[in-house]
Amino acid sequence: MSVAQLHSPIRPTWCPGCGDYSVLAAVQKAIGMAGLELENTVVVSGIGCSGKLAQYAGTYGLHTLHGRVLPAAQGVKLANPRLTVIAAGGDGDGYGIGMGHFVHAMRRNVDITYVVMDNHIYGLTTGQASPTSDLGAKTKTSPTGTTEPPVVPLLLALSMNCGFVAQGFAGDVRQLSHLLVRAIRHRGFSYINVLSPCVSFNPVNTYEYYRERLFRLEDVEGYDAHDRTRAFEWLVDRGHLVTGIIYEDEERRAVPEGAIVDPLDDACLRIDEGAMDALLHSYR
Ligand SMILES: Cc1ncc(C[n+]2csc(CCOP(=O)(O)OP(=O)(O)O)c2C)c(N)n1
Ligand code: SF4
Repeated sequence: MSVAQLHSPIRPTWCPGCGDYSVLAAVQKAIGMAGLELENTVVVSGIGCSGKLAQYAGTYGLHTLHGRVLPAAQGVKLANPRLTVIAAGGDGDGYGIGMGHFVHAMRRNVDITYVVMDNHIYGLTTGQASPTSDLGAKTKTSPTGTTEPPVVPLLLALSMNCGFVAQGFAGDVRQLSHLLVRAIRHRGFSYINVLSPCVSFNPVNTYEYYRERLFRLEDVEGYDAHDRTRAFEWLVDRGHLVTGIIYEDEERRAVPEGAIVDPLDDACLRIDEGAMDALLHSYR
């Protein structure tokens, strides 16, 4: 499938310059590069500016509740393992209200890709502090600066032994689309945190801010993404301001893979209309 085939009739309402445009472009590019079939590709998203991605991607999609993107996305995959499932949401969605699901999704290792558009702020609700807001960030809910240190989701993911951990930047669509292809191909739960500037409500973590600080792990000679201890060290040393594949463990056993019987095998897909009518009638 090519990017040109991915067309949504819904036009994005994101602010001009929002990093989420680049994430959308990278997701669509990656779907084409990975050779996915339109009928087998689903984007599931949470609530937030980022949560609108499912509407704009031009694939099949599901726009879920705030913080509930991962249970819904895992459910889609388990119901029909033939689908490629990409889950997307914001830092508030995934690391605040949805944090419990994030942790358990990494344990469970269902074969989906999770993309977090991390702008360190609640964008849709116009500028409250989020779990990744920098310490001291001045926001609508912290006019004199936040007092809690931010969660560091990449370190959390490493500590959960997540099988694929990466970070991208909305200012580098090319790198991000390649990371997404690798994540999609990874068998198991793959996770990419994308630094995606909110140009309306976060005046600090801008494109320039990241361009001055980020460095690419691809450029580090000898960086071994299979060495989890070194990955921890790199992240801590560099204040988490790295992009690229931070860690990958191809050996972790993905779900579903043999142990789970395909619940929607072809026989099951044939719905008994009589039984369905009776079931619906019972709810009246
Ligand atoms: C259960 C519930 N609580 C709160 C909200 C209000 N709400 C909508 S989006 C959002 C946070 C958005 O921030 P983030 O997830 O970081 O996404 P962004 O808009 O920045 O992309 C909140 C608190 C909601 N829709 N549902
Ligand atoms: S408010 Fe921020 S996150 Fe939302 S669309 Fe505008 S720039 Fe993007």
